[in-house]
Amino acid sequence: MHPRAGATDLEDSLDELALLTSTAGAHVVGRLTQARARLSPATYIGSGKVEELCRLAADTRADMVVFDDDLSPVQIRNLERAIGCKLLDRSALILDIFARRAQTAVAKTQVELAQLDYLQTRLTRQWTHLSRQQGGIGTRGPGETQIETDRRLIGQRMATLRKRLMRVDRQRATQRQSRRQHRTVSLVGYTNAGKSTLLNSLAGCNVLAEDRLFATLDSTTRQVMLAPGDAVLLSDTVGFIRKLPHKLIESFKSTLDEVRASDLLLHIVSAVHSRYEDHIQVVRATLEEIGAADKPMLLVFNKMDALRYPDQVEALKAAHPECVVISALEGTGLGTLRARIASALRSGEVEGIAYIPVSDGQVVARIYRTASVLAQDHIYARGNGRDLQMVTRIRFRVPRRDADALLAMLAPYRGLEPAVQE
Ligand SMILES: Nc1nc2c(ncn2[C@@H]2O[C@H](COP(=O)(O)OP(=O)(O)OP(=O)(O)O)[C@@H](O)[C@H]2O)c(=O)[nH]1
Ligand SMILES: [Mg+2]
Repeated sequence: MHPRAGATDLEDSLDELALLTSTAGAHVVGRLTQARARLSPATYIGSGKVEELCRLAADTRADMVVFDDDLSPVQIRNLERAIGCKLLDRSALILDIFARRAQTAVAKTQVELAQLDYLQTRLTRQWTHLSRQQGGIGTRGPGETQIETDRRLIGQRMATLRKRLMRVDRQRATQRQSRRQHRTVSLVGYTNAGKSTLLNSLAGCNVLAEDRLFATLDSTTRQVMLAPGDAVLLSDTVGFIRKLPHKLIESFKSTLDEVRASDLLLHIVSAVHSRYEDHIQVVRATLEEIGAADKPMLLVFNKMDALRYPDQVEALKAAHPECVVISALEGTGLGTLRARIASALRSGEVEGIAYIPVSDGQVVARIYRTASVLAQDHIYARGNGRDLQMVTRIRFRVPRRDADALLAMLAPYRGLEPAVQE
């Protein structure tokens, strides 16, 4: 059911809804659309359409109706009453899929939080609706007390879940801190674009990848070699979709922190999908929503093995000159991808050399914590008003964002230089 969209978008949008519905384990038996400028506050669709929907549901013996848009609690109740079967809106459907697919403790906690949030807003509105119906003083019925109890219980449970997630955030922040000397790259993209398949191909691992929406709900990090001796950490994460419920994005903060903290994003796009340009826009908008839009990003078109016409690769490159075209499944283009990742990371980094007196070992340790160390040895140096002294010579590479802090820390040693010029 999708009452508002241009005719061209309509079928694609319903195709996606059908895919979501079957991912949730249901079988699609019919479709209905309505072009309508004004939506009905009571039933969303017009009254004639409600009758048509009742007939279709009866004829196909449907036991559930799914709407492609989000409905108000009142609309859901009215429609359920009229049709006589269960009704889900798009957010509820996506939440259901996430709940089914959640494997890790963190993903489960995040999904439950989003579900309770969804439920809570429904309860609140139902409650105001009830109180308006009954009106007046002294009409607080048992139903209302029950709802208040429910709301309190939901609130308590949500507080517990939030606390649990805050602990996860702290743990993950510590983990990231300990990995700081590694550069980190995150895979982002529309669901089913091939992110997990690419992680598997690049890292030689076996993360779950399937032809299903939202196969991945939590982040997984693996080491990937860009060249001998040049390793990065690559993280796979939850895919995005059109109209992803805002609350769900908020609940997935712990998982999406990985994306925000990375040095580079690989935006994976399925080049065989007819709406891939829309997918690119949805991913960009979602990245903006999670505060990761300003990250350096590489656009990667995937599934080139499944393109039907050879000139499609040229067309992609003409439309997106900076893109890389690959097949994660067959391993095509991965050499180029590795090289492009390496150069994108280098352009976001500064290289430097420092001479640290051997007595200041803690400074060397701090360089190791923030920068990647390329080489280290011991030589004699002079300067800073002192005679020859033994120093640690250290050549490092540091992300541009950390460079200022590191250079400030090294300022006292700037006067030192090698005693013997090589
Ligand atoms: N033909 C072809 N299929 C691919 C390629 N890469 C991935 N696929 C298929 O696309 C489907 C989705 O792949 P995944 O790697 O699970 O996609 P994902 O982006 O991780 O999806 P979510 O975790 O759901 O967001 C699977 O059936 C893969 O086999 C490719 O290069 N070519
Ligand atoms: Mg995946």
